[in-house]
Amino acid sequence: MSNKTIGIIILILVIILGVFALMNRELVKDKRGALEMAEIIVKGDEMESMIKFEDIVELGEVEFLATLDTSDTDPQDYSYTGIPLINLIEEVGISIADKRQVIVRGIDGYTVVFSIDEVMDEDNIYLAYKINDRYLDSRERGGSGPYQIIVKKDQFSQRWCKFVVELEIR
Ligand SMILES: Nc1nc2c(c(=O)[nH]1)N[C@H]1C(S)=C(S)[C@@H](COP(=O)(O)O)O[C@H]1N2
Ligand SMILES: [Mo]
Repeated sequence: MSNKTIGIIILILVIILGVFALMNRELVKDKRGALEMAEIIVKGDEMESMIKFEDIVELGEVEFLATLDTSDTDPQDYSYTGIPLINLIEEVGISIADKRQVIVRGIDGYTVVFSIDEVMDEDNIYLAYKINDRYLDSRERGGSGPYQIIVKKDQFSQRWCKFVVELEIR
């Protein structure tokens, strides 16, 4: 091979690398933007609050293991990062003493209901935003986030509400 050919090959490789680096930068930017905009609506006591990602991460972040078991996969352990759901309810100042349940809704309309007793158990129901140290992808990107409810003590995962957008305490 002539020096010229080698030069051209190297040049092409450098250009390809550059394009990939640029694409990747766009993706990372996108992702951060998406998370910053990922708010959750919390309803109760005749009021409505919008909670931002930057506030959620300040509410007692923990990393924990939970077993995902769906109808078409075998049980598998994952490490999740999130906050106990009760912390979010306390943060918005809705009293739970006179309430009976917490209703969680996903962007696809999927709805799950928890009793107040279940929610008060601090090591059961979490609002997660990372799986195995990576942010949960949105539904459009094939993920289960940006937020997902994880119920450690549920044997099956039907109540692990994906794409959480709204909570209602009543
Ligand atoms: N928003 C939303 N959450 C959901 C569902 C859904 O369809 N929509 N399916 C549930 C069921 S039946 C299971 S088993 C778990 C895991 O679903 P996966 O198979 O998509 O991982 O998510 C649960 N949470
Ligand atoms: Mo399921």
